[in-house]
Amino acid sequence: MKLERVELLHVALPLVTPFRTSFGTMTSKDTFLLHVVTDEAEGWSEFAADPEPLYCSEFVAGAEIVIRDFLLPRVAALPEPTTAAVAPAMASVKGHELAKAALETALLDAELRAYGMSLATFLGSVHERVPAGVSVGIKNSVPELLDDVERYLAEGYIRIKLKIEPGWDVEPVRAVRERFGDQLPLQVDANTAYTLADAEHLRKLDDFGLLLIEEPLEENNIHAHAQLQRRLATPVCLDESIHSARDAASAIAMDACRVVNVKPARVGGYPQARRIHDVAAAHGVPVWCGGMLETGIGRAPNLALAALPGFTLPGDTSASSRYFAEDITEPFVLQDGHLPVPTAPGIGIDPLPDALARFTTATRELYA
Ligand code: OSB
Ligand code: MG
Repeated sequence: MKLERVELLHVALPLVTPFRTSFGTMTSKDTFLLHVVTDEAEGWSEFAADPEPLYCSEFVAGAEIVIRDFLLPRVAALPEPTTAAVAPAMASVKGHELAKAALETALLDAELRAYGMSLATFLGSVHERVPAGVSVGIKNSVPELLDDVERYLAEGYIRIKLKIEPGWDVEPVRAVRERFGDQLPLQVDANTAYTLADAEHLRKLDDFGLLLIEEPLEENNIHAHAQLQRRLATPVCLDESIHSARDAASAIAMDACRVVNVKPARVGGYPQARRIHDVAAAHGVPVWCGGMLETGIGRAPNLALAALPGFTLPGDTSASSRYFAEDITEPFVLQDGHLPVPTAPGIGIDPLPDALARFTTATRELYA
């Protein structure tokens, strides 16, 4: 497989409703797609982070430079940019897992298309469809939140995740439990908004039978999460703090988390995400597939990952309509609370030329 061209397309898609978390409010998905052309096949990927480094340290403009100036030259120097060779070639560049994942995934897509193999088959996925949860942002009032949750449940979502922050935690959780009952699979995500000094307050959440509390404390502070887990009955789940299978192994060994949110981009790509799945499965720790409000280009490969056997909890892999009035690909549609796992070669989906043209705000030739 010879690399012939790499193109970066900035895209902007309006969200159907603003998404508020403890770190900020998003009203559109602004990111870039990578399009690689080889002598055998083409590949696509989506950069998962945002224009501002609020969820993680990486951001759109920075990732473009990292890919253009540091990652792509190393990959282009390889005799063949195969998936097995690409990650080692990029390893000397420190960090930047999301940028690395974008480049690796586009090349993996091209390689799998050349073989005629789906990503799901490559990863070892075992399900044809995966259960869909939905991540519900912070609202201005509890009645507004209850309306949103009611609508998502009516659409068929089988698990609800509430974004929380200090001042928006026990009250909304109690209201959702009272309204929708104890059987509703319910979890919360704080996106690092608390400190250990809040442990007694967070313990109040133990009354509500939550599946998990996601990333309550500061990013990368695995020790503090272990101290918190000792004081909580609710399982701690790590998101921001896990960047690799090694991190997952450390966190599990320290009992800093009893569940792991696997976002392939956050850990440098699909092969590394598979390793986290394997490490967690070996310890009996359930994992689930997180999301970053992806377009169809990022959602398709996440669905393949979510179909691995250790993904025993519903993911944040919601239908396209939860995010966008119009997606850049054919939309993923909820059926019976599930989304289909793509079966076509590679990530199994392509941008629709017309939608791509309308959502693209700038195009850069990175390699030719
Ligand atoms: O912390 O899981 C998160 C969205 C953007 C950035 C971080 C997170 C999220 C979500 C939504 O919770 C997940 C999704 O629906 O894609
Ligand atoms: Mg999270």
